[in-house]
Amino acid sequence: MTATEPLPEPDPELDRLYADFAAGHMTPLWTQIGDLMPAAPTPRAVSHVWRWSSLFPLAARAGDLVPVGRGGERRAIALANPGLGGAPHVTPTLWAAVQYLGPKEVAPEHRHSQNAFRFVVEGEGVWTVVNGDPVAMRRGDLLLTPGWHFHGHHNETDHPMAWLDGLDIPFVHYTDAGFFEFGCDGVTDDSTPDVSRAERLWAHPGLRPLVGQGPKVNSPIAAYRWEHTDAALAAQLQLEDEGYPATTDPGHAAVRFTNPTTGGDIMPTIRAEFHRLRPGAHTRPRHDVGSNVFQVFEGSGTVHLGDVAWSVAKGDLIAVPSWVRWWLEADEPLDLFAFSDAPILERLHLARTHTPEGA
Ligand code: 1HN
Repeated sequence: MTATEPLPEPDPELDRLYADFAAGHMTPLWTQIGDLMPAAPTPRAVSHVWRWSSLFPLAARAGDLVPVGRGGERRAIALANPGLGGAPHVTPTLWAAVQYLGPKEVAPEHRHSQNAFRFVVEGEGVWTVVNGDPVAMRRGDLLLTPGWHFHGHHNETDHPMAWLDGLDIPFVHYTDAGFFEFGCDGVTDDSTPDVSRAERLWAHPGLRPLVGQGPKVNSPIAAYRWEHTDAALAAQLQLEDEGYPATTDPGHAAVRFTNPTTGGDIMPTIRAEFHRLRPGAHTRPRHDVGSNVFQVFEGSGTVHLGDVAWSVAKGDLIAVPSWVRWWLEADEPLDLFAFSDAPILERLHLARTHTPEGA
């Protein structure tokens, strides 16, 4: 290793040099290298938990006070990571919001470059219409709205419904890559089928239609239904009971939502998974490059983020910044929806995971 060169002693010439840099919109590297290239990620985003018990009543109040329609487009309340200076970003790359749609309300169609999904923690009765295909939204379902697909939502019932929206808005913002366009002022198809056309064509286990060959950038499955997710997780735990290797850690069942045309992630920028822990089970501590967001779907437990243990319950949302040590512990059976920016990091060869206890 070479000896460290000390920074120059303060002197008026040097002050003038730095002032001239600033005036010319330049900055010297040697005063900043440590901030620009820390030995390991030092995220500005912080670990944080938002409680469903506060989020939902606030969304309901917005429902009473704020109309939904053209202009504002969506009654969505974004989670603003306390480390990100008030930006409506749950992490540097991801957006997470609670969206609330009252009885008989319609959120008008539009499309944008940003990829989006909805995850439903409770309720039903809203259809999201994606490129003209009405997709029912029910508890436990994951619904996709890939970039540049027209989409609008309509509530057919006499009760409100709320759900989680996840998008890659911050990433698209930093890269100045976003385009946006209005669609029709309502929804193009207000019918209410149980099953979307996309699912009828694509959502049969292990079977892909011979029409539409070739890999697709986005999963063509508009809705991943709870009955399938639940059955897959239950089967892993049953197989474990029967002595077959089926779980990643003891008592920890996990699935990733995938694009059936590639076997890869559902959309180019967002990974989505579902995790189930038996009571008393825990995951191994780990650090990941990139950011994770969790929503408790059912049950309760503890999320360890760095040195802090957060008790979490149904609906709570959890932000895990890059490289923060994290692990989960279940009190009751714990069901957790998870999403991340892992496809971006992996595609760019920046992904790293570290499990301090080995294994
Ligand atoms: C959007 O289009 C939706 O379609 C949700 O439901 C949240 C946040 C920012 C910009 C567009 C939706 C959004 C959004």
